[in-house]
Amino acid sequence: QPSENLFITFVLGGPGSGKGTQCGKIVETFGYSHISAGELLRREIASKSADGTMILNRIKEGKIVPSEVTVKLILREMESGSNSKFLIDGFPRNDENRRAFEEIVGVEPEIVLFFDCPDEEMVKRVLNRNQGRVDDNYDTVVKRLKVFKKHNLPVINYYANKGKLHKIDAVGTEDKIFERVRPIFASMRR
Ligand code: UP5
Ligand code: MG
Repeated sequence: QPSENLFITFVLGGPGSGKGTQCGKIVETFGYSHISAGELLRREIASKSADGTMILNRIKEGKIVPSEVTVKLILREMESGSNSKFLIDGFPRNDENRRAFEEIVGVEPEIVLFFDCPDEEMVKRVLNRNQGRVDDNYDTVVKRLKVFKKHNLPVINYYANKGKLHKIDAVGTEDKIFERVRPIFASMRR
């Protein structure tokens, strides 16, 4: 599988910033495959795999799961279909994640999206979601925000310095936000 043919977008932003919601719209309009790292990890917990308990304990605390686990799941998902255009949602969360992906998958992203949203808005959205996620409670969302600032913002800065970052104001209606996202992909000839 020639890695030169891959076209990768990383979708980053704090908890509840709207990554998953906007990925759905990008998929509908531009034919990407959506891979949510968090969703893959939650599926591992549900399937009672060997790593499930460790993953659950990390997620409950808002902590980052070790790269080897997450990258393996992402790679397996990428290889399961024939699409070469991927939106990777909620990953990489730290520098170790980023390096592991580059090393194992052998490519860098073409595009990095950053959904920029105020803390109060993110907390409100997460607490209103009501889909039974073990990490959607006040104490855990505060931890997720701290981890995001300490570990994920440096990755976002790394891509800003590489000229790959597209920072999007994530406040407004879902459709309004997609109007900010659309031109980024519309101008790509892939
Ligand atoms: N909503 C969406 N857009 C809105 C808008 N414009 N206005 C008002 N409401 C809006 O949206 C969140 C909620 O807000 C929804 O109810 C939505 O309807 C509404 P969503 O699109 O789900 O936001 P998203 O950014 O995807 O929020 P999510 O909670 O999924 O983000 P996290 O980054 O916290 O969660 P993720 O699933 O990526 O990770 C969970 C945990 O897994 C991490 O904390 C970590 O412990 C672990 N993890 C790793 O260890 N490694 C990884 O690589 C990935 C995850
Ligand atoms: Mg999500």
